[in-house]
Amino acid sequence: MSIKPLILLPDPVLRRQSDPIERVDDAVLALADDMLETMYDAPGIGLAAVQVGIPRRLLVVDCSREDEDQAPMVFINPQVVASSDERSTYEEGCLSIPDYYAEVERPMQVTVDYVDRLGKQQQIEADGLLATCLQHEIDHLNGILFIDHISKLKRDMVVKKFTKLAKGRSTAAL
Ligand code: GNR
Ligand code: NI
Repeated sequence: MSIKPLILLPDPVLRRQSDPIERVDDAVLALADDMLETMYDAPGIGLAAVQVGIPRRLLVVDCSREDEDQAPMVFINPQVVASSDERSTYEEGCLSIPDYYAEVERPMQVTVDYVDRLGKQQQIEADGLLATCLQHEIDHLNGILFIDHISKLKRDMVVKKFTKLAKGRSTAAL
């Protein structure tokens, strides 16, 4: 198990379409474990493989409350197959856009098909924070970030700020 470095905005890897996972083998399960460890360390409530630089359709989620036991969930090749007309708004953040938060409106309930750790096809009906988190993570698999759901003005400001920060980091060693 190991904690992996997080890929940050504006790294172009975050804009890639992630590739489907063809077989749930030991390497996939080891990656899921590393992602869970990385997510808990951050800390965050979800993480997509592309956020550790691996554009494959794998994500981990734990939406349990602080006073509850950990509830790690692994989703392989997840797909939203139904969503409610009813919407809800959450203040979202992203481990790839540290310390920036904005309200995002999404369907309140979603049905997600996915493959589990045992390679079995599963379906989950999610609402509340889990529904928001799953949609945020599945967006990552399609190269979409939560800032794509806010105004262009705000998005441009955030991208500019993180582009500047990245330039500072890349020249700090010179
Ligand atoms: O840790 C996270 N918190 C969060 C809060 C509201 C909506 C979505 C999220 S996901 C985020 C972790 C992350 O960036 N996952 O991709
Ligand atoms: Ni994110």
